[in-house]
Amino acid sequence: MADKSYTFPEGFLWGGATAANQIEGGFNEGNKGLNIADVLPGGKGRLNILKEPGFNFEVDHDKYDYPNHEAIDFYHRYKEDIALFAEMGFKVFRLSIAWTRIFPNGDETEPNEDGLAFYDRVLDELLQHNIEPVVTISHYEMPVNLVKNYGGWRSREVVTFFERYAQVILNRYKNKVKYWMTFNEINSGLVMPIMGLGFSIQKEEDKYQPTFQAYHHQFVASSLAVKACHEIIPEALIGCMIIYAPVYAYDSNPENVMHALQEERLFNNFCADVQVRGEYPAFINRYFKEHNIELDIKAGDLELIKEHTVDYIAFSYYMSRTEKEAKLPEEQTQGNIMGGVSNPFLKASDWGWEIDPTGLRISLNELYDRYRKPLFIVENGLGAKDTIEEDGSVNDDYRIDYLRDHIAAMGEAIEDGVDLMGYTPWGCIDLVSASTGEMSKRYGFIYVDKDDEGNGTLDRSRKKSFYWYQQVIKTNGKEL
Ligand code: BGP
Repeated sequence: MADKSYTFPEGFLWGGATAANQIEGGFNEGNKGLNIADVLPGGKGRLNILKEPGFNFEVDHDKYDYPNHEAIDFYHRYKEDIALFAEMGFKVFRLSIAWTRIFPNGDETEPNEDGLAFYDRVLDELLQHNIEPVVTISHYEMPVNLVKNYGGWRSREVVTFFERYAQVILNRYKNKVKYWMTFNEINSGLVMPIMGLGFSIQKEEDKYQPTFQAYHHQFVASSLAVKACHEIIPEALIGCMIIYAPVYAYDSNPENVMHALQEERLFNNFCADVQVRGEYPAFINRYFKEHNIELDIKAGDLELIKEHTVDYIAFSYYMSRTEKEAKLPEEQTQGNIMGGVSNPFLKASDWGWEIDPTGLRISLNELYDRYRKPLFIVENGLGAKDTIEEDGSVNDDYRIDYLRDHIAAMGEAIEDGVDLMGYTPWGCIDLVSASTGEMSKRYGFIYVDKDDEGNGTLDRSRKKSFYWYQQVIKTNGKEL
């Protein structure tokens, strides 16, 4: 139990979050086409592929396993899983729609009915259990055809394909989905362009121009989706979705403080500034100049971006980041995806992600001060190895402690005046890790019997945290 009790707003959206590619499996069923996650191998080597130049998006079964192909088989087991979410008391469930179920190659003119019907079944099942769906339109799931034949988001044509896809699903599910978001963790492309921007950099020095041109296309695409959403479902809310990791200066040396500010603005603020304020921020002009970036902006783009801004800001929060202008190699953090130096005040998860609940309170305050829009934490959680006891139970007190501290930080931020809509912890059911492809990096309240080699029954069972979170929701966050 936390020492203090918090008051969360009436109607607070408690739930859990997932992505199609990490849970569904059925990668070639129902006429689905290949997407980026389908060609990413499993194992710790995946992270290097994501961060280093040169990936070719080819499948090589002799060399690798592809854990997303089966994932946790939500494609066939969604009814059982949704019943478990309902038992926990979920008000909302965040899922993504796999673009390649709807447009297998991305560039067709007509959608695939099998794919559309699958999500009808899933959404109906959620609604029958009084769970509101929260849908991510694009979660690291670009069709491989668009990657190989168009160069991913470098291509302007992809904007049209995405707009068509967004319009199809907005129309089809207009009576079923009230909460939407455009691109998952849009700013992740700055460190891992493969998943978010749909291309791999071939040479490090060539990354700037294509990266920011691709971003411009995504901003236009995002505005078109926001416009379509507001027209098709006027009562719905549509948000952007960013990774937020507050950047601390390593010490009070003004050079380090300035460096931390620059990193904070580029990584945390750039994408949100465009999608929330509707314009490129002033600081980016100098960055563009220094990196020889010249955007190809078509007539009407900037007006479109200005006019169709998002209704709320969704974000993932896993860690903070500590920065120093000149860092020695031995000072670098091992795990934090965005880099930085180790913070002597913080412990890290088994995967080296620094655990910082106060950083969540800081993030909520910074975001709300800057944008004055409702905030929605759509990912947070502890990736950890679980042990199954002889009686089949999983006593994941470490996960409960992590979540309790973060929910308490949310409670503090609400007292600070922040407008927070909801909380959907990541991987509410164990799933395939995005960065490593492992099953053993578990986040769930629900255990799934499957290991890193793909063995297991896929049976589901309730962890200790399942009952704890059930109580949190039941008391609207009063009992932590
Ligand atoms: C975010 C992604 C998710 C997810 C999560 C945890 O970056 O939006 O897809 O997987 O992080 O990361 P990981 O799976 O690498 O532990």
